[in-house]
Amino acid sequence: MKIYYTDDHFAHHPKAELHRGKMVTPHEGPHRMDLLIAGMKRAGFTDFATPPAFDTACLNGIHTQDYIHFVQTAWARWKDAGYAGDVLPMSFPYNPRRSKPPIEIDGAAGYFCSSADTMITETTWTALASTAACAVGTVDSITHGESAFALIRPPGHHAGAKYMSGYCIFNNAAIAAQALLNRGMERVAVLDVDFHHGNGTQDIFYDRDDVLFASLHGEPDHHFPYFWGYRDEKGAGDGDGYTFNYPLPAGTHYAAWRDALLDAIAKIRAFKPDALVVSLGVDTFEQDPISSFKLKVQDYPAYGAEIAKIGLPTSFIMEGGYGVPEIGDNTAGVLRGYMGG
Ligand code: SP5
Ligand code: ZN
Repeated sequence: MKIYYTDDHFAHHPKAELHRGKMVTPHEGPHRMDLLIAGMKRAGFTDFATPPAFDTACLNGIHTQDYIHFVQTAWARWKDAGYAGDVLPMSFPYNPRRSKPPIEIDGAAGYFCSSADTMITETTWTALASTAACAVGTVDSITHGESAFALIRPPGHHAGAKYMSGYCIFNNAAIAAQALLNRGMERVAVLDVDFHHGNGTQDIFYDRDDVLFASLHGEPDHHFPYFWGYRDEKGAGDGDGYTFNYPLPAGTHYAAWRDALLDAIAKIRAFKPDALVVSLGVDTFEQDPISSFKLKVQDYPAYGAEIAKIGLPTSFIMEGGYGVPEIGDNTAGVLRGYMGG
């Protein structure tokens, strides 16, 4: 299996994260990639591939032009305003009658943001170009009949058409799904197994019937992103019936998680998609520092094998998973399980 990767992820290195009332070292940083690569190598993965050149056209239909322009210029505007550190807004557009970004950068950043855990640094754009290109790379592989993995950070599934959120700025899974459609596929399913609900992906495809979205996650009454991911969110308009949410309680072990997975897989099969995108977060692990499911190392290859049984060419897109060396083993474990052990 090809693993699309570049060193450009280093370019996104936020200095601090506001977490439970304190400034802490960000959970989402370059150290994660060291752990992920080490785990992939331990598991024998060697086929690292350079993605195609980034083309902003891959963002069409996923992110709005004003959001893309904001992301590209935010750090310079923040610096020009004389502000310190990375771009981190504090005010959010709660007024539903106001739908225009203010001119001042703190306000503009809040307009394009839904949670204050997500920062833009001087060189973040370089990292985002790489994540999007790696997502498109997996689609190149699928076009040639092979499943593939985008080993990328920062993650993407919390980012919506015009907002950053949850460490995510560009939605790489959505970019992959749209790229598959652009290459002539008629239906694509996105299966999101990250601990957190994939609110950005859900929002982007909520009104559409060509992309099915299914997510297993910590129940939003207790877990980020809090305002999405309830069971009654099922899509709207043409998209009604094409979104499936499986909120699960803190402490969920593999047996119950697998029951939800098999239900999601049945929905995906009934949809008869041409390809599958997996938002692969491994923060479901029992030792994850910010999450509360109880999956164990051996559960990852087990569910990779369940995903393989769907029988679809698959684009795996790295999402969350934090803090412990097992994030590498668990990510590799899913892929090994998918490939047949
Ligand atoms: C991609 C991804 O995994 N993003 C996660 C972003 C989470 N950021 C905010 C977390 C708020 C944590 N609150 C902890 C309370 C747990 N009950
Ligand atoms: Zn997550």
